[in-house]
Amino acid sequence: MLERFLTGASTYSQSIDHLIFLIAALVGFWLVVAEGFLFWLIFRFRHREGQPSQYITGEEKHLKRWITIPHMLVIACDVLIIVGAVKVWMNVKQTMPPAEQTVRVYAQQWAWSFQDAGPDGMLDTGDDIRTVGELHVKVNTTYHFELVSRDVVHSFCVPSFRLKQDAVPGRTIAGWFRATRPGTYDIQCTQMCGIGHSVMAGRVIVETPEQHARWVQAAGSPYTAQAANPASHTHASLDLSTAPGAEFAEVRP
Ligand SMILES: [Cu+2]
Repeated sequence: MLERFLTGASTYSQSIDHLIFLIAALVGFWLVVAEGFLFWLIFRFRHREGQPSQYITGEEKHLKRWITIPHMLVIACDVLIIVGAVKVWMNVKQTMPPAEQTVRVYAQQWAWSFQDAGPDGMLDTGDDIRTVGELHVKVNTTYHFELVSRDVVHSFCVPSFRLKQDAVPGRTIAGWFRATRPGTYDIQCTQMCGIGHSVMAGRVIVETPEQHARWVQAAGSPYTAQAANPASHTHASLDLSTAPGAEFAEVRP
């Protein structure tokens, strides 16, 4: 439904859209009913010549029902929303499907950088591929990410994946996603993190297995890495000085 306005490109984007739609429908229904009733009351009991106003305490049973019945109905809607929300939360945040690939995401003022596990599938080994501003992933593959912040609180948000996760300094926060559609999608920081917050953008590039294999080969081969940055084997990053946000990125000690 919301796909018409924002592409859904992960396995859980639909369930989040359904939840948002359920909330909008229930809240929208009560908005129309409550406002309609309010305006009807204003019109029905408007000032009339010669008719004195009544003083109503609202203590009588038949008057109290105007409060209690809608109250119960709204609570029933709340329960419906809570059940839906808990189901989606369990699926997206509490359960981690087995990882096929692992990446580390670094947030810092004001850029995103990434550490792909490389061909051996293990982080912090010699074949890791580091990028700034661009995360390359394979379509239909379950990725676990380790999210860390190098300075302040940031939030890793990929709207098309319906993914949002805060990055908290001093903590490594795990999460997952599985992209379903090749393409290029925006990454935004969604926590105010300083003067450059609004330019703290990145891209996630979802590739077919062939495209991804080509990228791994180009970005990860020792020759390419060595040529780009002779220090690349000492756990330093590739030279990505042309990448967006590179001026803010620094090599981790
Ligand atoms: Cu930020």
